[in-house]
Amino acid sequence: MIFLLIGISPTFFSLPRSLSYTPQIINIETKKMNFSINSFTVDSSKPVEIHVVNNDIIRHNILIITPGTLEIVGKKADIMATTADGASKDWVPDTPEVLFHSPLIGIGEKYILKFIAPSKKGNYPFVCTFPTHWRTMNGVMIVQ
Ligand SMILES: [Cu+2]
Repeated sequence: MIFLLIGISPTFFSLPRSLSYTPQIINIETKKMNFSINSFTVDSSKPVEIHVVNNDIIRHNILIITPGTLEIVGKKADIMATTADGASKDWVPDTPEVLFHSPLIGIGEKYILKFIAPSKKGNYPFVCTFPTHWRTMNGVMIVQ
């Protein structure tokens, strides 16, 4: 068995590595009602992991939404504040503008949001939709 492994070309081992899942990792902290970064850049159609650590004193979520829809989604989130099931939905509006989202992330907790970046290049807002937070708690994911 050992001889068999030695006999295999090095490309046999490097090939699976090149095909493996190698996400672009983005680290974001939530603190003082805001995200720690205003923007980040990812490559289109490639795997992304956003590592969110909530170091605030309240819970937050993070959504990636379609370009130019921050106000539309934000206002839908605010409306959820008046509905009975908003909290149980983690304040994530059930609307096609929402591409990817986390649940509410507890105080001191970490959540890894995994997705494949959109194939279409553009500026995709990221936002917390806990009611009222969206106005200040947002940034841009640049897909290049
Ligand atoms: Cu928030």
